[in-house]
Amino acid sequence: MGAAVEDLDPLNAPAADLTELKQLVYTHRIVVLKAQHLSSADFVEFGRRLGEVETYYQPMYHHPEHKEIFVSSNVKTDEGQVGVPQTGKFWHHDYSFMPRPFGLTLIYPQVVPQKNRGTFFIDMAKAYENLPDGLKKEVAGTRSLNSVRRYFKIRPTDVYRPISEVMAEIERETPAVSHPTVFPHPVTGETVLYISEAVTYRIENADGSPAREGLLDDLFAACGQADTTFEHENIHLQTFEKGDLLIWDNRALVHRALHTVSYEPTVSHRVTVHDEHPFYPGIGNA
Ligand code: 7UC
Ligand code: FE
Repeated sequence: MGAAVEDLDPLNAPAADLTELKQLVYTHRIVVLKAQHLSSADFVEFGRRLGEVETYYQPMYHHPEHKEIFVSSNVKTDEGQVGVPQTGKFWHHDYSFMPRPFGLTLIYPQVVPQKNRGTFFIDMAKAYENLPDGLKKEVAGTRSLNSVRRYFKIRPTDVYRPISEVMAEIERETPAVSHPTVFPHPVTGETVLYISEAVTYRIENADGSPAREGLLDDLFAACGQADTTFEHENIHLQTFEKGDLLIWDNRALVHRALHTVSYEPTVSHRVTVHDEHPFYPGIGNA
């Protein structure tokens, strides 16, 4: 998993190079563009060159000047907290709790900690391939229900609100969505197992009846998402250094942030992009 690209000029590279770059992302899952020094405006512009940029639905995460940038930061500035600390510390795909997830995630670390840097990844196409035949048969044709409710971050404006009111708002604004449990990757054709420990809470048969109790847990155990030691052979730790710009395949990969335990300043900028392919065949037609 993973490829490094040494000399790409994101804003001036010909369109054909960007097509090739995306192809590299789909086949290697993660591409690291080395030695980048883009302004925030240029980072957004690069995202636009790759497809339709998605702005995160909650303003609390927005970069003050560029709402298209999602800021993960534990640094307090004179203006107060910018972005949100400790994001994504659980196995997830970005936006799998939304009706139309995006294919590409771009991460551009701004302040890189010395210790505990990196992000864990699991290739869920590989994980599907290695499932026992019994589980492959069981998931065929099923759908999964996904919700952000367990990892929705309490906002500063939620202080003193009754938790029931906040929970009702989450269900109203981001109702659970159903996605196929497995789907063909639109570019590589591989079967992707599209479940995550943080977001997926139920599997249903095609007729809406509940799938076998324990199926979801069996799948999490088999693919590595239940391994709290992070020693499962499917788990890959991707590290990065200042100047790296990571692009990953948000269909095939689940990821989990590794955050510093002791306090160290960490800031990361994210841009997310719908590529030219439907996220999975038939999405939105239901
Ligand atoms: O604060 C977070 O960890 C954000 C998470 C719930 N969602 C990121 C995403 O794009 O799905
Ligand atoms: Fe994430």
